[in-house]
Amino acid sequence: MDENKPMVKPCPLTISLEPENQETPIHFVEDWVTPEEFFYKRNHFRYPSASEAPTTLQIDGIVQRPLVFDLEQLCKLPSKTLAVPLECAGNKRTMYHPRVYGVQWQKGAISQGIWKGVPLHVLLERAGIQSGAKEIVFTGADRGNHTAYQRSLPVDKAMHPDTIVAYELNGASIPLKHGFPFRLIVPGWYAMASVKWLCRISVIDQSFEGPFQTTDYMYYPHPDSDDGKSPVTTMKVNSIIRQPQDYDILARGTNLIKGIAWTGEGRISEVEVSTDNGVSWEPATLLGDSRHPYAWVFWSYEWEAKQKGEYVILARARDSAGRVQPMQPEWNRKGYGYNGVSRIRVKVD
Ligand SMILES: Nc1nc2c(c(=O)[nH]1)N[C@H]1C(S)=C(S)[C@@H](COP(=O)(O)O)O[C@H]1N2
Ligand SMILES: [Mo]
Repeated sequence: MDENKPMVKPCPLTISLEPENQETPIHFVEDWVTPEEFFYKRNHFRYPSASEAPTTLQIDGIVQRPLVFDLEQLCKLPSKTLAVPLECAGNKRTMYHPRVYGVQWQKGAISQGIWKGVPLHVLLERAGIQSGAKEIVFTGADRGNHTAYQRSLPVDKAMHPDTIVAYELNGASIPLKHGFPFRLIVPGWYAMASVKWLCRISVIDQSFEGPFQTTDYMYYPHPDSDDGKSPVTTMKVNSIIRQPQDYDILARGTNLIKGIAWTGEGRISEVEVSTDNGVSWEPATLLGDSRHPYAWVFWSYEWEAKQKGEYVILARARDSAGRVQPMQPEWNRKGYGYNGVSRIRVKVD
């Protein structure tokens, strides 16, 4: 037996099989870049087969020059490489009270990758957006229930220098399950915006009204009316306690509390930990990398657990946009954007 090969490793968590929805075993995958085998998967339809994956990317709508690119042509254009966490808007949905319907994600609908691609504005400038353009619609090649997966972005977010049409993940072609050969990557937004198997980009002069834009991925604050609805866009400031885990039994003495924190606006500026259910808070040590503004940061806190007993441990992240994880997250009917203060209970024996 190869002595260098680890004997044990985590495995992804299946949430549904058809379509395939799978969590990253987030408590055990400690890598800064999530290995492909552990990258979470979120699909609305069955996967396109290898022969159904797009071979070209079309740009049309109200543009001066409709264009078509293949992979070789895209690879020759200016590129950008970005470390970006993708988080499903439904991540942590199971933590809402009252419970809500939908894919029952725990804490692992988040993964991080290094995405390389062409800034979308480069493509749109070549096509020449015409005046009156309001939104850009992105179409994926997967289909079901007679619809494709389509999402739109407002023009300013589409033109942001870090919004890219990616063709590489972690230095290799994008895996088929994650959008081969082209995928939109929208840093800072929940991952429903990052359309996989991208085959068409259309410039339109109206608001896009597709089901994944106006029915799903909307916050509905009320249980039985649509009053006050608003679109799901940027990721909220958020964190996970990776270790210890909920209901662990710990030994007295020094225990390391650690996790990750991320945000869709600005950067993580602070993570605080409470070991007394929020009575007092201490700053955690942050380990980030200033070259990667979107990436998650690791945080840790050394806890001297002196006395036997039960403890509620909290962690709350703050970002440079002045946002902080709330004690009470904003409940919404479809269960998006859960970012309540991270909380576990442990027993010290
Ligand atoms: N074409 C297409 N793109 C898509 C989706 C999809 O079902 N089809 N799901 C979206 C959602 S809701 C999420 S959370 C991410 C999941 O990306 P992953 O499976 O690579 O983790 O892709 C987004 N892009
Ligand atoms: Mo998602």
